[in-house]
Amino acid sequence: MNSVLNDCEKIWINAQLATMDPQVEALYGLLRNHSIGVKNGQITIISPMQDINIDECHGEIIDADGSILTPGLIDSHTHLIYGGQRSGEFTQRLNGTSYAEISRAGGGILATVAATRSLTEGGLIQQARPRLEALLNEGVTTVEIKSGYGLTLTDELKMLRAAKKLAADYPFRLRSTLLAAHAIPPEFHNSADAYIELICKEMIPLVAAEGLADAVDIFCEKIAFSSSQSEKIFVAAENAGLGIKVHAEQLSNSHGAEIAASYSAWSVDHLEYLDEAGIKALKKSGTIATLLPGAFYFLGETKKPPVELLRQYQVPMALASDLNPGSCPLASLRLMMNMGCVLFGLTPEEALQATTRNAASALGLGESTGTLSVGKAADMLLWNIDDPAQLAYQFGATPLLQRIFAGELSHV
Ligand code: DI6
Ligand code: FE
Repeated sequence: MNSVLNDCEKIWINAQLATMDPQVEALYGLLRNHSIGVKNGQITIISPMQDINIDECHGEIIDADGSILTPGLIDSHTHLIYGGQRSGEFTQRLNGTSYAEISRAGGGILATVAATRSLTEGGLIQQARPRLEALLNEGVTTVEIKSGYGLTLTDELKMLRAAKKLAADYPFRLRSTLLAAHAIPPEFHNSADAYIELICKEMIPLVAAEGLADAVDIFCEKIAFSSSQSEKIFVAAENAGLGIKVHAEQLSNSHGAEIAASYSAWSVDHLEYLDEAGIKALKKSGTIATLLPGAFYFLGETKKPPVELLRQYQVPMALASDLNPGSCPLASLRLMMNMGCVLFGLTPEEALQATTRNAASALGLGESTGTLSVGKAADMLLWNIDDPAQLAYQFGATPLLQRIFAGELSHV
């Protein structure tokens, strides 16, 4: 008698498990002809079919009929709560004005800040719904959402509360991140240091005390904040017990990734201009290198992140949508998997690692989700595909048979 099997609430039988578990030595960590059982939202048993007697299971039995089961997809970098839209800038950029020029002229992020400030929490939630639903419908089960378009204590809190309220309506795991250091607010024009001090002394401690964010992020770039300002934010985040993330080396090399790594950041994101010293630092700290091919594509960039060198140093890579109104208004993680392969040269297996296991680590969730392993969350996707490579190969149709969140079938 197998008591774990006996105890399962549900068990999927005759499945091909693309576990993405590094301990399973096969492409995609694939286990053919297996069963996987769940209880209380967690995976409790993974077993070859021939080793179990299904009659011992008192729970619901679901026949996967040979289909492929993967971990739920994880979008570890989004700005999906914001007001308004910036198609006017899109047109400007197509006519030759650069993203940085628009930003310096007071457009860009600050345009969205004005639109976001003018909305209520409810208004923000309303506008964000279709974006979140698009991600969840294609199999995303964990989403990170950043603040960063409020830039006052009140408006940043409004964004983070909107994220929490929005999350309560849908079956997915939310991780939220305070990105108050996204741009210098108009009120602090020419006094960025004073704004950084406000973030460190007031915003970070308050957000941590109220449990409104899991991590802190900063845009470390010539058009935003310097590496020494970034370091102050990392110290404050560390003191508050929050995770550290950074937008770094997107448009130039400011060494933000290297500094973030020295504070054991969960992830460093963008990285087109990352150099070898930065990569060595990431390797040492175990920080995830998050690539955002949608922003690279949408801004028409040409400098690619150093994927081959990241591979050589075995730095784990994540892929995320960066969903935002300025540099990537594309609400699809599946598209990012395809772009990660086509634009940056990832393999389809790396693309799936980058949106499951490595994305979980980029959110400090490596122990609880991101692979099909006993003890992890039962966030799983059953696909009508022959090969896991199809998830990166194809885009536009979603061959999803079942979306399972915390052990429950969960259509959005
Ligand atoms: N880098 C980005 O790609 C987004 N934020 C950032 O720091 C862009 C945000 C925007 O343009 O609204
Ligand atoms: Fe971003």
